[in-house]
Order: sequence, then structure tokens, then C-alpha cells
Amino acid sequence: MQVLPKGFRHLPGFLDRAAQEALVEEIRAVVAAAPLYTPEMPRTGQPLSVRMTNCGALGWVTDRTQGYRYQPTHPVTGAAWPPIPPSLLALWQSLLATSKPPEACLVNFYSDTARMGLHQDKDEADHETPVLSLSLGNTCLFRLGGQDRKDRTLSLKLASGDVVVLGGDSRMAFHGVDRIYPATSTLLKNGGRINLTLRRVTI
Ligand code: MD3
Ligand code: FE
Repeated sequence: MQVLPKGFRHLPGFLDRAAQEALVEEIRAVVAAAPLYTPEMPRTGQPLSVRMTNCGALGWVTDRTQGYRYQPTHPVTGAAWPPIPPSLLALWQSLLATSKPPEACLVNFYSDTARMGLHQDKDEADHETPVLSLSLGNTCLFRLGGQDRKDRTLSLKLASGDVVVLGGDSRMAFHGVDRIYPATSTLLKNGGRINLTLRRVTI
């Protein structure tokens, strides 16, 4: 029997169509100020298939020479990240018990062929505050494991408008995206999927 880790919450269809459309426009404005770039694996320089940008005081970035890190500026333009849209700050406040605001909002853009390998999110000093994830566009097959890479995993689909809270035991769980299902949403005119993750970075 599969059991979800304690602290994992999946809220299917939490955002209605109008809220999703409004969020896409806000993300378009973020991307206009902070263009999507192609992140690279540390040391090998192997490109990730997901393109990324951020908003917030800190952004998660990775490249061959400096590896995984948070920094206050865009790795290509050198500009400060644009602010997190107020609607996302309000969502964070309404869903989480914490009084600490998010510092980073990572924007992942998946083409219909992109994926993300199994990994842990551990570049934050704060491992306690939950991560809040929002999905927009095509449905993906998401995989969630345990705190050890060898732990059994379970798969679930994340559709446009779904919200996931990764708190408690799920905060340090391995996870990844195995595939995107093309043409499962009409939200993004050119297909693909956007995932937003709001995070607390510093203690
Ligand atoms: C479980 N993003 O940005 S979202 C990531 O769909 C990331 O783009 C995936 O993994 C995506 O790091 C998954 C759901 C998610 C986000 C953060 C987590 C699951 C998580 C952090 C800890 C555990
Ligand atoms: Fe992750």
C-alpha cells in the first residue's frame, strides 16, 4: 500500500481558470524582466531540459562552474530578480502557517519533451518551512519518493491549477517529473508546462 509522506498536500484544481490566466500574465511579466535561461549541471555543464528563471530576493540557479546555489541576480543579465507577484505572496500566506515570507520563486518551464530527474531540494538553509508548488499548462507525471534515494516512489499527475504543499516529512523527499502529457491543457498557447515553487531560503 502506498502512503503519502506526512506534510504532503495535493490540492487538485485549487486555482480556477481565471486565476490561472492571471498568473500566466504575471509570469509573462517576470520572464520579460528576467528571461528564461538554460541551466547546466555542475561540473559536466550538461544542460537541463527545463528552462528556468526566478522572482524574489533570491533565485535558484546552476551552471557548470559554480553549481547549485541561490543568488540575488540573474546569471545572464546580472539584474536583480523581479519581485514575487503579490497574488503569490497572498497564496503563501493563506496556505502556510509560517510567518516567514517566501524569498524565492523558481519558475520552471517544461517543453512537452522536458523532464526533471529525481532529486532532493537541499540548497536552502531552511529545511523546515514547506515548499509551495503551482502547476500551469499541460499535465505532468510527478514522482515522489522518500528521504533516501532508494526509498519506494509513488507517481501522481499534476494538472493545471493544482497546488502542492511539501511540508513535514515530504520537504526533504526525493522527487522528479517523468513526463509531460502534450495537449492536456489549453492554458499555454504553445503547449508545455510551467511550475512555480515558492521557497524560504534563509533561516
Ligand atoms: C518535493 N519542481 O523546482 S514541483 C523543483 O514540477 C522541482 O517543476 C518540480 O522539483 C516541477 O525543485 C516538482 C513539486 C515539488 C516541488 C518542490 C519539492 C515537490 C517537492 C520540494 C521537496 C519535495
Ligand atoms: Fe525539486
